Amino acid sequence: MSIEDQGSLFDSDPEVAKILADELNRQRTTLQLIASENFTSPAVMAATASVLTNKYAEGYPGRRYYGGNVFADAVEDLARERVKQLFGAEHANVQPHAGASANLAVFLGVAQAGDTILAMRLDQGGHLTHGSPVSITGKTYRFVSYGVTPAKEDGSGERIDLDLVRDLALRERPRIIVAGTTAYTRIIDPVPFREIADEVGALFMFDAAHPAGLIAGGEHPNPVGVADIVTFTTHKTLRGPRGGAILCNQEFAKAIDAAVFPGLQGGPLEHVIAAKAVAFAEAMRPSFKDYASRVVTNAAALADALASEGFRLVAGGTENHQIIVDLRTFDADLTGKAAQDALDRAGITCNRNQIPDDPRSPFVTSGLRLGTPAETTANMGVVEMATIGSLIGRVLRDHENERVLSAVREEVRVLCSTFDPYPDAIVS
Ligand code: DSN
Repeated sequence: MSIEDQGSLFDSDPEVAKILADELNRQRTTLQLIASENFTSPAVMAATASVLTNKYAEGYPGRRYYGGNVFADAVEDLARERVKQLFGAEHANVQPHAGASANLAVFLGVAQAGDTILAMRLDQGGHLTHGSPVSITGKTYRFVSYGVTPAKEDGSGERIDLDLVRDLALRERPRIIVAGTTAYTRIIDPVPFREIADEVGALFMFDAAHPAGLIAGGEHPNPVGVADIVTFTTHKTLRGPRGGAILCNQEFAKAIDAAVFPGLQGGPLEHVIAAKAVAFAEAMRPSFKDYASRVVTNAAALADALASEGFRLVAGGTENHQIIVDLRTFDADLTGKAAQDALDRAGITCNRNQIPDDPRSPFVTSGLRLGTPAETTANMGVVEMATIGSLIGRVLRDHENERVLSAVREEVRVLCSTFDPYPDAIVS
């Protein structure tokens, strides 16, 4: 390796270094309100950027197909033990590269192609990997979908329709019942799903991708021990590196491990697994409990602010880290896509999202999804949430007026300067 190749990233590849510096600047100077994103700690990033990126470790600790894995074993064992302790699980697999691969591994491990699986439909708040026809899950298994109850004036509708879940379960006798959502703002109680699964002899899988950090922090009920298998991502409310994990009872351990490797994946990303271990330890600290509670309080404050700006909130508000806004009553012509673009130009990053029974396509949508995990990490509180709600109202009332967008962007920059997630960041 030449001396130049061992220099800093900036010396070795200024082009990539500049892109990374620009991205850091974007994250520090604009509002990050994507409900599935967060700001990891420098410790998590350091582990992700470690020498373990060099190591092949196909297999599991103590049973690898390559030599030299003493430290890969140590770090993967540590990650597994920590996550088992965090959630009270019997068995953990920390190798899934993402939530999508964790979900697919469960289906591969405990179902046969063509088996029936009952899950929530994408346009009702479910996930692509819960059987969307464009996902390999929907192409391989026979999915039957449930959704939410109709919207009600008083906000008590748009809840998971458990009567429908039970009716469909009794009629279809699925192999697996999946609970878990990607765009849903209420607490999901795993117990009624367990009861339905027991009634029809189905396995029960809980996809905790979104609430994992709220569960770890004690804000939401823990599905571990209620569900047979729990999947989650490590990078959303849990604030770890990008990735997935699976927790299960001992009974399913062998099938799940074999499905992840060699069933679905090759070499595990041990540098990311090291970062998962760091994140699991962070989530066990008392300060994480406080963080999870602030995420929920901030989401409620942002929901209140948006409601007072005249937006209709799906399910009448929030009990978790996200808010789904139905734009149609605010401005019948304003699509989620146009709203997302205007907010982006004003320095407010969020994503368009379908609302239940959305007449528009997933690419256009009639809604927005907003979340508080990242800006809560940056220490924003309810006062800032009220400000953000009013900035969003200003932008969307006048979304084609570039002067308004520039003025808001400057206010966002000033706000973000006091809530910098990485005040000591150095890009080399
Ligand atoms: N992309 C994730 C989310 O934003 O919720 C789901 O895959």
